Amino acid sequence: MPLYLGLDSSTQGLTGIVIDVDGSRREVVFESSLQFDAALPQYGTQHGVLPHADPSVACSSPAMWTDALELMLARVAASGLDLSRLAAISGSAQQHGSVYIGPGSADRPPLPFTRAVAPIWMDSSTSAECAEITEAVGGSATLAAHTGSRAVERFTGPQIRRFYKTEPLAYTATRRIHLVSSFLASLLIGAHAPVDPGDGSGMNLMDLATNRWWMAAVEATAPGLAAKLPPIVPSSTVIGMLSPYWRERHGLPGAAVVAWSGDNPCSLIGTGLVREGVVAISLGTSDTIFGLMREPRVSPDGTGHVFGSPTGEFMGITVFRNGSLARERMRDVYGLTWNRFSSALEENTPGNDGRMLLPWFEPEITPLVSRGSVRRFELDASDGPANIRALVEAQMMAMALHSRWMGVDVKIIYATGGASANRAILQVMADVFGADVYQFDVGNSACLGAALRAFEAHRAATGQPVPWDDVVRGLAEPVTSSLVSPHPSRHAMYRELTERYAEREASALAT
Ligand code: ADP
Ligand code: XUL
Repeated sequence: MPLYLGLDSSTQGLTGIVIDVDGSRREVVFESSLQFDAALPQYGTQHGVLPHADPSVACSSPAMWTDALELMLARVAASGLDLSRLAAISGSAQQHGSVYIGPGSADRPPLPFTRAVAPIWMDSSTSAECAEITEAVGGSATLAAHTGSRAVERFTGPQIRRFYKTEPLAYTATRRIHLVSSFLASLLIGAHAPVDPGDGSGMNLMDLATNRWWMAAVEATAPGLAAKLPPIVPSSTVIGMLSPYWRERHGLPGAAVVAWSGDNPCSLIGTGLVREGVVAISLGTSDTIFGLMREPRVSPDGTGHVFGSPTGEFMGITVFRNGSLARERMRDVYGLTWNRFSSALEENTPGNDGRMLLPWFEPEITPLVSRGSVRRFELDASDGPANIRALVEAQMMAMALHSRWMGVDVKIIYATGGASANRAILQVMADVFGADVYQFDVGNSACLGAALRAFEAHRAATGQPVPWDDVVRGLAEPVTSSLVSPHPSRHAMYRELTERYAEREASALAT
């Protein structure tokens, strides 16, 4: 029976998952992850990011991602699986990051870079460029109505504009600008790959209504940009075959390669969210809350985004930068393990007796905070358990507050990402939202979603289409017995506390 490989190039590492599909049965038969810092120390990344003196700058290394792909495909080749059954491969990647390629061969790694580094989603250095693009297209509302988002610092368009302004010669020498997703897909097919609407909508350049580049934004971003952008194809497109390079190097078969997408659109599939009404919260390097949308409803206050969904519809999403790395920092400050972190979290009563913090260790995306600084209210920094409780409560209240624009009455939450293993955190989530929270067997929903997308597209391309409900059945379903239920009285308390949190957030932003 056919095998499908999904790859996920996230901020901190690369994962591969192979699923075996036999009629209605789907099974994960291979799963492997590597962390960039540990597996490829020669690049000197910390949590997958190159150190930089300016906290608003965040770049990573496309050469490191290339090496990671080699390592992962070598593991797949050595897995003992019958790879003659490998039918298709797709991928997921951290969104918004950009890779700059010059003239020359695209048929085998390494590709000729015109910029050694790739700015990634944690970068917030492009406020001036956001303002320039906004003005040139006629304002934030116009830009959001077309592209799904106001101008956003980490989005690819403002990042491209900054590169054009700071390194005009290298910009001119660039022939193709890829997203992380289309870059890695290019390495697999040995030719420049297209982007899909799921990841293309994270650029401030794509018209959501037509899935084409919106020329007003393209022209406002940088001269000559239209010729440097990849084409946009539907997410379910077979974009080529695994190139001879991979066959020669690792003995892999000539499997079909399906367009890659962003990690959040892939997670939508990997958590089975192919219908409106349920939301997922991913507690990964970034914390995100998202759900499928049949019609694009843009966030009026500019905090959320509308992206394309791999199903051909839309998804609403709000993104927080101070996610797992903030929790890790708190854990490390008090010298705890994750188990002790959970016990500390449970030590104080819900609501923390009014002790609160605003969790901005690093610059924040939602709400926009340009310089990291944690603000404490009636909270002593030396009190570990109270600070841990304040952090997790703040993260969940911020998520509840800044997802209201999606217009979903949240009654069920599917939790995914590395920290979704932590049930003490999920209890706070359930209580703040007043929602039932479920976990998944496969923690990396983005990678699973990529494998399922490979399956769906390959079946469609071979004339045996499978409806999305059936694609996700079995694997991308929550574990019923994992339910974390909300306590009604706690939820009532958190509703009030969330209003207090909103006031404190607003007054902090005003100063
Ligand atoms: P990415 O978004 O890069 O794919 P993951 O979804 O793999 O990240 O999540 C990785 C993060 O999960 C780590 O940075 C770590 O902080 C967090 N994590 C792992 N286990 C736990 C746990 N038991 N409790 C809380 N956080 C955890
Ligand atoms: C989404 C975002 C992050 C990255 C990294 O807008 O910035 O979630 O995709 O995971």
